[in-house]
Amino acid sequence: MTTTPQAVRRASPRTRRAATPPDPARSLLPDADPVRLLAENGTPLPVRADYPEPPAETLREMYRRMVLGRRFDTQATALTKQGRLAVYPSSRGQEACQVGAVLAVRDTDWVFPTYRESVALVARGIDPVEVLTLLRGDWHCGYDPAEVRTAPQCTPLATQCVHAAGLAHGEAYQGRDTVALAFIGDGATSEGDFHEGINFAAVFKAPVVYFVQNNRYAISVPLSRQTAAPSLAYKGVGYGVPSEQVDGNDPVAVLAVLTRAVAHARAGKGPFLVEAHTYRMEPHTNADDASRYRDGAEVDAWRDRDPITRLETYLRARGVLDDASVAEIAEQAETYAADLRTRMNEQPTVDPLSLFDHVYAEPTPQLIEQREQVRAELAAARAEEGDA
Ligand SMILES: Cc1ncc(C[n+]2csc(CCOP(=O)(O)OP(=O)(O)O)c2C)c(N)n1
Ligand SMILES: [Mg+2]
Repeated sequence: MTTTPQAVRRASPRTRRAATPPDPARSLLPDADPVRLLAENGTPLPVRADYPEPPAETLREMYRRMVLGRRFDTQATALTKQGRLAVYPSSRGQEACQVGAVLAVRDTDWVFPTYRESVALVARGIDPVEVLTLLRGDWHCGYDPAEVRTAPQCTPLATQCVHAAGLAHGEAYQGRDTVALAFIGDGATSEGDFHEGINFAAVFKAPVVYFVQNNRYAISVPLSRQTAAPSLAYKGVGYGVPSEQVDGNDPVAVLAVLTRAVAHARAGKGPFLVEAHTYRMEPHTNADDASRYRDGAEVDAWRDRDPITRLETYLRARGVLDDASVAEIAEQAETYAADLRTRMNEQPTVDPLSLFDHVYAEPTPQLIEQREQVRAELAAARAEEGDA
């Protein structure tokens, strides 16, 4: 049998290597491990060219907002115990994610938060009383979403993922370079809306950053019962979306990774998914008893990975923070909490009929009927009180 030149070429190991197509999954998720720039004890890890460290001044401001955010969070939890708040889902332990995300976007970008993102919203500069209005049960949303470019906090899981895709697509369609940043929890990535939103964004190259805070629980359901995927970042890969994992308790890495993800979306390259590995330190909300489904040793292990301590250690070592500046920031946080306490103790007067305002631009017949029903019930109750 004679050997043809083609057969020789096929057999050549050099040619075989050259013919191997690049693995597209690897280009979408280049690293199997989360990006980390600070070790758990706050010492810097080797510099990475792909993730340059944010400027020292930005990191100092990040630290300040994380401290204020934690103090806000503690105050909000206390307000539930005093009956001033109906419910509060704490973000304790997730401050690097919440503050890093809002620092990575511009004021003109849009943020789509879940119920868990109160700390992100106060870090974005929204009045803390307005942030808590929904959770106090007074109104649909305490702030004007259009003014602060922040959607109302979303309780139905993952619905914000489709809203973000739609807004980002619309903005790009009109020639603006707005980016939409959608927060989402680990559990909510099992919801259809997450998949529909990210698929739409990928196909239409909508500038959305999907930021998954994997805090290891969906109420009592641990991650191991939520997914068999090695990482939630693979959910981005499945839709052709570049993805990255990050240590969610490393503030420097979170900011660096999100900054790059936002730049990718703004450059017209389509969506990006970031999965942050973090931990929900508190129960799901004040109404939950986490000791029924997780043990204290696990929580203690994560307490040692506190993101605020980690950043403080690093910034002190770099000379960006010292005793005086740390004390000054702590004092600012106390003033902030005292003001929140005072204003939350004032009883708001809310007209129950205003519940029906702003639901639709034009109220539907059903809404008008319901409004009339409430009005009649209130009038009857007042008449009864008058008779008594
Ligand atoms: C569509 C929908 N299904 C179920 C719920 C009930 N629910 C509220 S929070 C939650 C867990 C969500 O977990 P995760 O997405 O991990 O976010 P986390 O609370 O940990 O921030 C569930 C199931 C809901 N709010 N909406
Ligand atoms: Mg979760």
